[in-house]
Amino acid sequence: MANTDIEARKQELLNQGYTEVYTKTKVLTDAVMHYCPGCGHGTTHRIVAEVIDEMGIQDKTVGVSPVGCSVLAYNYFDVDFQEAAHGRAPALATAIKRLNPDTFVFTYQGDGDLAAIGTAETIHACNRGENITMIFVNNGIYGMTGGQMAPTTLVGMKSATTPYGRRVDLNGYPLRITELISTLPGTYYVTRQSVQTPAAVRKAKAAIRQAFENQKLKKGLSFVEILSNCNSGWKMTPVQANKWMEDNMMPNYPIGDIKVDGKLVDNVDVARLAVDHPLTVMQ
Ligand SMILES: Cc1ncc(C[n+]2csc(CCOP(=O)(O)OP(=O)(O)O)c2C)c(N)n1
Ligand code: SF4
Ligand SMILES: [Mg+2]
Repeated sequence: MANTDIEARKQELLNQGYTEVYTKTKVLTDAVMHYCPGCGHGTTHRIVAEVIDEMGIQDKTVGVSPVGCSVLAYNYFDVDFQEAAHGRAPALATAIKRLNPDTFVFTYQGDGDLAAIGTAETIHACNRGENITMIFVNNGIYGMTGGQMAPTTLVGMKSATTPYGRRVDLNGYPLRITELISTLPGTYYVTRQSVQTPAAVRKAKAAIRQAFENQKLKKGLSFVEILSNCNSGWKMTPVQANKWMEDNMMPNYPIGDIKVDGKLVDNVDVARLAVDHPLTVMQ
């Protein structure tokens, strides 16, 4: 539906006595998103935009978009934006923040972008403790380029380049980069959230808000991983993909805070997470 049609339909319903209870935040543009229906990128965009809106920082925020399915993020957020080369968002965000310390700077990256080609930039920005917010959308695959294996692809998970499932002897172990960077002294807040249910979305939004509040207080680097589905790449319906994510991604990538206020959370055993990789079998 074109935006003008949506507005007309909305007006029609209001004229019939309906009340508007859920509106689009002004920090998202009217551009129609290209994401596949049910993809977590759209939901994640929305909650990042809502946080920016609620904090009243729209005119002070600069986003850095990646290469991946969210390459066009600059077209969807109504804030200043820079496009980074593949994987280089944390380096670009570092420069933007250092040159403009009063701005709020956030990166938005997928797992191929952040945890494969951009591993060095990610680790060093985290280790330097740059005062930025990093949003990391982990769907376990290279969504944009056709579903190839990413560092985050699970053991046994099928992808375009692991058609019989990821094998540790051939492809190595999945990379839990979020646990890894939580051990670096420069990270102040590290958390893993998801966006497949309304309750999960609310928690993810609170985490993103925390990450921006930390930046306001100049606390250093806040890192929010969002577990997400790539229903097209996984060759599932959105409903199947969300269920599969809960059954398979979550045991391998547990949801919750890993580091808060610069300290590892007590009951999170980062060392165990480094070695324990439950097998996944694609349905
Ligand atoms: C220098 C460079 N190398 C490789 C590519 C090809 N490429 C584009 S997107 C992408 C991976 C994207 O995967 P991810 O970051 O997980 O994002 P998703 O699409 O899953 O959200 C790759 C390898 C590129 N554009 N530039
Ligand atoms: S290919 Fe995957 S990550 Fe990309 S928009 Fe579609 S569902 Fe989302
Ligand atoms: Mg991905």
